[in-house]
Amino acid sequence: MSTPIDLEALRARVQARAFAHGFDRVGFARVAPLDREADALRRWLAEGHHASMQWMERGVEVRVAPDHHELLPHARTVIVLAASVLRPHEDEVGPSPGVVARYARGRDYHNVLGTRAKKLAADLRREGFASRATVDTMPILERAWAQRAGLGFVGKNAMLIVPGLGSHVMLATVVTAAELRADAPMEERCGSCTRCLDACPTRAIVRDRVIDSRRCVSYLTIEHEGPIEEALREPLGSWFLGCDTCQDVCPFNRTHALPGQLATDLAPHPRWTEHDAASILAMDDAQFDAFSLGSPVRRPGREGAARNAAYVLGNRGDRRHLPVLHARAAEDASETVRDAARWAIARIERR
Ligand code: B12
Repeated sequence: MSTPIDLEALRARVQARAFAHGFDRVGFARVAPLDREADALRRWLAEGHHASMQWMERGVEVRVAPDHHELLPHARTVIVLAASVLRPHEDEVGPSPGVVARYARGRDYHNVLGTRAKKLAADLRREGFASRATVDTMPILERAWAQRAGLGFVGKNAMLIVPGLGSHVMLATVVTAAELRADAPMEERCGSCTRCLDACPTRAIVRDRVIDSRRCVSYLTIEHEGPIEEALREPLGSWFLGCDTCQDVCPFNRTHALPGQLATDLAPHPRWTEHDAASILAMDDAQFDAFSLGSPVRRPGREGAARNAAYVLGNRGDRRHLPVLHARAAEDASETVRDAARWAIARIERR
């Protein structure tokens, strides 16, 4: 007969390996229905808050129940891993093409966190437990599981806030058949504070923990294809890729511990100081391909990035950018980019 595995010792090994891989926090949640969060997710979808992200409509059952047959039938524990992307003394990067959200300044976090989480899943499989790792790649409500695993709480801005570390953390999960001791879920701590709701430039936080993606700058600059609704272009301000406004004003982000190794691995790439909005606007497909390799800016693609660059130039209002805007308005292959350039020209001329 084989010796039974000491699950407490296995849990300690998982923790130690997670920290060795550079994660700042690790927590364990028991797989059991996420009823309230499932209702919140269904309502969010029913109200159309997922905008054009139709993939969010698929796999709702899996998102709230990782023991669903499409994910891991005998799942017992969700291990949630968090890595801070906040580096001390870093504010806006360089001259930059506009402001780039902190998570997007370095290498793509899916790869950086995913590689490590996959190693942890492989370790657990070697110990005899079916396990799968994911960073956004499988449908799972990462923040809800993170809260249940005691890593932090979901704030009014819908962000997982980790006391002592803040909300500039990225998440990865390992779903495993090993029944590891669960941590206690964390209670919500926002109190009466509404700074995030008040600061959102597009009023996208429609109520406590609910983001209307149709108005969220992060969605608009990264996921949305085609022209952005005119009324929302000025509120974009200087945001070129993603948005951190609802986190920047959060009191939980005022003080934070020094982040670990992964923040270094996600450190800003020189692309953001070597290129400005005008040069990105002028890039052809091949140039953009080389520029965006391994970066989250690949997601909006050349058309989305050039569109965002034109809006930023319009909002910055510097007449020296008129020649590049006129050139793109006349010759860009994309009507979305031509339209964005025309809008920017009109906005600069109006000043
Ligand atoms: C789709 C998506 C988006 C969309 C929609 C955002 C949204 N709020 O849903 C867009 C493109 C707008 C987006 C933007 C951003 N995202 Co995003 N996104 C996701 C993704 C892929 C799915 C999120 C999802 O399921 N949304 C559906 C809603 C309903 O779920 P939820 O936001 O998790 O909300 C939960 C709670 O708020 C709570 N809840 C809400 N209402 C209520 C009501 C009650 C009564 C209760 C009990 C609970 C409750 O329950 C919900 C379900 O758990 C996740 C990765 C993942 N697989 O989870 C990353 C993820 C959430 N994103 C992330 C990040 C970093 C961002 C940005 C900060 C990027 C940026 N700087 O530009 C912004 C932040 C916007 C914001 N304030 O939420 C991180 C968040 C890390 C963290 N610390 O929270 C994640 C976890 C990716 C990762 N692997 O790290 N994102």
